Amino acid sequence: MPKSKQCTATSSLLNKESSPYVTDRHFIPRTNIKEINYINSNINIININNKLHFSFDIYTHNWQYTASYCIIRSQFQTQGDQVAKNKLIGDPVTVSMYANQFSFLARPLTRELKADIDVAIVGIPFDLATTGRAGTRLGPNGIRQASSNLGWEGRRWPWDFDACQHLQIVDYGDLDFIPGAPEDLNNAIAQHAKGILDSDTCMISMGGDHYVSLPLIRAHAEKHGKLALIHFDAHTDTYPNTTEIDHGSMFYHAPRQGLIDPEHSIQIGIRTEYRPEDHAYQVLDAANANDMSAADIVKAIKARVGDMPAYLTFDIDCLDPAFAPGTGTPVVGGLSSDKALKIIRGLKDTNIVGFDLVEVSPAYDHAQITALAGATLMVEFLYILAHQKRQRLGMSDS
Ligand SMILES: [Mn+2]
Repeated sequence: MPKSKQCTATSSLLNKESSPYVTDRHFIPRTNIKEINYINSNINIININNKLHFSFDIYTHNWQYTASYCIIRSQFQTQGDQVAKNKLIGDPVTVSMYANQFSFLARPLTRELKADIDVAIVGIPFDLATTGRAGTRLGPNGIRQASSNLGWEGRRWPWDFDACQHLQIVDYGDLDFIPGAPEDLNNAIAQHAKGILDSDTCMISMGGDHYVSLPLIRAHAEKHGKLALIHFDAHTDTYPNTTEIDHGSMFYHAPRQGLIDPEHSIQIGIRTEYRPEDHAYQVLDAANANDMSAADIVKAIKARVGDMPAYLTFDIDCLDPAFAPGTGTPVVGGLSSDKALKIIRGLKDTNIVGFDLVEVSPAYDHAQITALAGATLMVEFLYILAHQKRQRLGMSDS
């Protein structure tokens, strides 16, 4: 391939389906750098034990591959300090497991949705629809903080690729709205979600109490049509309460508003009472789900959802309080985080068009147990999207 063609190649190697692509990382001696014609601008840098590890796509005269390069931080100090100074927030070069943790997985904190952005992480710090203990307005920040424990891994175990190398992810920050006017949340979500989804960016939203899912589902249904719902929760949230803005009523209203098809929807982990007459969803209650294997649960979900575009909502109280104590309305007898993660991974080929993770309440959390569970589940959502993008590009998991 002539050099000029290499240099005009698309900025992401992954967009070039025909490119020879080597997933192994190669150590490139410093002396060989002069042989490199072009380095992709998408450089991932992490700091492990004071060594900076670089991973980038390299184009030479007749070869392209992904390389990683590692030098002692002091050798890179001048340039590294300059980058850190210019991009304090959300630049992987500054990734520490504790310093400057302002965004999810240290992704760029921005609302500029350029064409190549695949995923926007959106915080919705709303807890005015809570019936029990309030506090989920601090959920997004709690999850961001906990995600600092997850950012150092290149490939999230047990996946065999690094989602951040395949997806352009931004942290969109938190939506804001008038604190004393809960209906203003609907406006904020409608406005921002439309902008994000219209730019073909997938939303992974973090609550906030579970009410936020109703306007989110409305926005997703506007784009994708009627949705199947995959709902993890201790509660069905199908209570016909007096106001729509109630974190126990979203899935009473959603089918009545034509947003979801309960005949293709399923609830997993339920262990509180509900009125079957208000309810047409399939329920895998917590007792059954705890007796079933994760693989059998995945089978049941897939059979119910079929090929419909699906929205996945995960109320952290689906997990047992042993795994997620920091939530407003905990119920014992729930799923383990291990089982939930296995189920989510099992859905990697399901057509999920939107995700949310809700009800993390840091004031009731201990040692970030709940926030870490929430952040980890969200990372699995990212891996589903990365896996699907790789499939579209003809790359397979090994
Ligand atoms: Mn719940």
